[in-house]
Amino acid sequence: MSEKEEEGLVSKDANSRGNYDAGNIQALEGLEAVRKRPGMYIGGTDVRGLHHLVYEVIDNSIDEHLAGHCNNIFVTIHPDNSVTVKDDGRGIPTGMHEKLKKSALEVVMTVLHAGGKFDKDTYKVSGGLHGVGVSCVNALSSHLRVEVHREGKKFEQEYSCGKPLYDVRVIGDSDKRGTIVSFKPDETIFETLEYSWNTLSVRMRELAFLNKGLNVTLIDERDVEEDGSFHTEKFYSEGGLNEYVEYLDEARTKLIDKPIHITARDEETNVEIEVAMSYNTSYSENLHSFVNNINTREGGTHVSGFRRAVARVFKQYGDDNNLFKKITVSAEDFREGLTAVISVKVPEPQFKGQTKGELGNSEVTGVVSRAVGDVLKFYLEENPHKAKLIIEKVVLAATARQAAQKAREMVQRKNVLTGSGLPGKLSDCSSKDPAISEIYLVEGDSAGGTAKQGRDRNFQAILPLRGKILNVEKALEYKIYENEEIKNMFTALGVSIEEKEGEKILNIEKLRYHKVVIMCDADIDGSHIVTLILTFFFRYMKPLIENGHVYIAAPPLYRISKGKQFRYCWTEEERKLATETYSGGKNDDSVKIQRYKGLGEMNAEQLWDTTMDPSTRTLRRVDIEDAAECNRIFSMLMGDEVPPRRAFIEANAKYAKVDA
Ligand code: 0RA
Repeated sequence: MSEKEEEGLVSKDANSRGNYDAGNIQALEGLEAVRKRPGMYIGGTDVRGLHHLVYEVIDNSIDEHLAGHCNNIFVTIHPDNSVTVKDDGRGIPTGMHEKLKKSALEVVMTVLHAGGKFDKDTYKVSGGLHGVGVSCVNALSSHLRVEVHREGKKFEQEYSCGKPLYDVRVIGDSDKRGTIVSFKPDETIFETLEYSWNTLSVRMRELAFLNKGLNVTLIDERDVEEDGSFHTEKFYSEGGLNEYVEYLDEARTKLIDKPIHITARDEETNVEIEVAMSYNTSYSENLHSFVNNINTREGGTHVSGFRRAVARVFKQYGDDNNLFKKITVSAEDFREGLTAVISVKVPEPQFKGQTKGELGNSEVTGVVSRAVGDVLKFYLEENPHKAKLIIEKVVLAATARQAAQKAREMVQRKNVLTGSGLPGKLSDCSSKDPAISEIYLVEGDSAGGTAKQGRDRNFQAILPLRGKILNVEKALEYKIYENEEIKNMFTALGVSIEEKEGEKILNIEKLRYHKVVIMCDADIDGSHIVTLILTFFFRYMKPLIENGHVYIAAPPLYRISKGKQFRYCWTEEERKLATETYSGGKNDDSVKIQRYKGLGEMNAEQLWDTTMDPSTRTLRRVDIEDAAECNRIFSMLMGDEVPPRRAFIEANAKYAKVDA
């Protein structure tokens, strides 16, 4: 017996017309298992797991879209952090389940793996985090209500922790079709219940691009606009992946006018491939990959296949047309300035890696490599002018890479030669234990001086950075290593870039501080500098962010005082409250409001009390929740194209997306 049959995943009695009815849905396993070991089903009970509940319900709606039956999905976050997903698909079947003698709707909602859709035309996801079925969401919700519009009627059922509160009942007539699922995640299971607008909107946007023609609306009832309406965003893409690439490259200068679009289907493996790719004048690669609509952040065999094809076809073309002359190009040179979205549909995907974000199916590499290679070869032959532009860029990349390698070796060799090699501007801490040591990267020499006086020198080091950090999005890599501030950061932190098999990796084994804290003024200029420093970390020291070593300090905005009493405030609300408390609601001249425009206005003691003392300070940990959005914002703020940048800054006056 195959593993799948054992689990009962194969529906043997799916009828030949491809219709589903109550009989097709098999009963399998109780939901108690899900509540006992939620991690097995949704990856964990942290904030990611919480969001997976929403994705799980939406996956079913997307399946309806893929089957040609659903055009609209509405996702609403309610004030109590419960969520409603509404679609206009066929509606979950409500007829009697022959064997179980209950409504199919109840079976779908209460029996594990009873999605009822295990035919070969839909892509089910095994081993991944989605595709576990809406019954898992039910099991992990303290309350869930489902409403189905189907066959002229409106049905409903409610559950508590997955257990029905009553039989499926008809509550009226309906001339519509669709499913509405509202659920409240169980607070005894999840570590946090707070949904993130940003996380959900990034995913909804992704889904709209991946499923062209689908309308996705996200509504946040926790966020009421001035006119009384709820904060809402609509996502829709007519052009699909091509539009996705254009969106990602909005702020960059294009090398070719339209993305290259590739679609293919492999008969043997039933793998479907869709790729859109383009080149721009920047120096970074921007690649997003999906398997069955799931973001594979760690790449995998589909990404390897794609890269292999790109390097092979361009190399061959360049060689054949004598475009490389004397320069030796390597695979990574073809990746500079490349933006691509790779979406594959794989019948039985195997996901690997820590977060199950990497595709493991080995057969996919060759399939993708062949399909992409064929189309790309044809494209280059048909478009020699564009081919030349891209190859010229590749040659530049190869030249710059060789220069960067020399520059990097110089910097790193010098560190070794000068003994300790620590920068003169660093005020180091006494501790040599990285686990308890912190380094504050402080904007400006004067604030650096204050921080040096205020710190606890046992474990806190200070590195002042001069106002303008190099704009790394625009700079060539070798320039990075000529920049004083950047060299200082490398040497102070004790990290170095090494090359292994043509891949650059950051060695953080000798990281000297496990907390790297960026401390800037609490104003627009300060937040711009935070963005600059984070851009640099994002591009060149990503593992520091990924391993949770990077933090942003939060200096206060106000000091409210009356006589000897005082209070620091970080928000407008706190300021209002403090002012009211001290003045007793009356006009009181002795209440002083000091607005801190910069770190420089605080003395050493104040800086320690508010921003550096571990027992009272607030540090925001920088977390690349979504590298895509992060990357886009960085390039938007830093890139060449001015209009989108201006629009972005106007729309997001506050620095928001890289959050703790
Ligand atoms: C089982 C079978 C069919 C649809 C669904 C489940 C379904 C589930 C969800 C969950 C959220 N929205 C949904 N929409 C549909 C096929 C129905 C048919 O053949 O008519």
